[in-house]
Amino acid sequence: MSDASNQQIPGLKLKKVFKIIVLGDSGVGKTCLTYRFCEGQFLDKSEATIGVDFRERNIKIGGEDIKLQLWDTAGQERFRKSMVQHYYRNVHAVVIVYDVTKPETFHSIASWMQEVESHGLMRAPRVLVGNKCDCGTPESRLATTYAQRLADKYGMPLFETSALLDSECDNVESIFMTLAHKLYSKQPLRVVSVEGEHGPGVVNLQRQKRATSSNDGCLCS
Ligand SMILES: Nc1nc2c(ncn2[C@@H]2O[C@H](COP(=O)(O)OP(=O)(O)OP(=O)(O)O)[C@@H](O)[C@H]2O)c(=O)[nH]1
Ligand SMILES: [Mg+2]
Repeated sequence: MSDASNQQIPGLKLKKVFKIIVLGDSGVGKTCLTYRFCEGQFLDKSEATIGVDFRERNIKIGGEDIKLQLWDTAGQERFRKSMVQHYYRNVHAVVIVYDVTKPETFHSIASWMQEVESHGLMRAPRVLVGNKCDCGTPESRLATTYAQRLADKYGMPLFETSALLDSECDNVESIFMTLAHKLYSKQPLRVVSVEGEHGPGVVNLQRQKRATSSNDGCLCS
């Protein structure tokens, strides 16, 4: 099999695509965080996600165009149902979100990690995100040191953010850019978007030769 990233097809441009799945309890702010990253503003009227919402943003790393696909999943069990298997197909990286003002959403992280593990993604780049830092008082918010301990246990970086505050948008940016850089440094990549003269079109997901887990598109081998 030849390396897709080296293929030259006249009139077509190959672009790397990274698929990032966003998980966490309902109401923690997954939709607002992904919207902030992709649209550059706070989503005023966010409603509970049903199934999955799909957002994307083009970025550049090392002068190369990369497409980040964010899969914003429903936190409510009744809106996830049997579709979960489908969301995890070809996922490259994982974001787990909790609400710093709701300890119960932090305590759910263990079960989100179990789900991640059951889909063979424990070696994929993952980050933990404590959202809604603008809410409550420092005393009422979950302590950073406490969250950091859990993040260390799972071997993932911790980000504390607010999707609401414009002044915090750099932190939101850092979540996804950190993952993008980690994925970019993992070569070779065979996941490409083909963009021709008629604009963005086919997303061609090619199986990786070196994939070792049950997850077809995992780049963590
Ligand atoms: N104050 C504050 N509110 C936020 C923030 N992020 C989200 N919210 C609010 O929290 C509520 C839930 O946000 P969503 O982004 O819809 O939550 P979600 O995790 O996508 O929820 P599901 O789709 O049900 O899983 C909404 O009322 C948002 O306006 C934040 O950073 N600060
Ligand atoms: Mg949502």
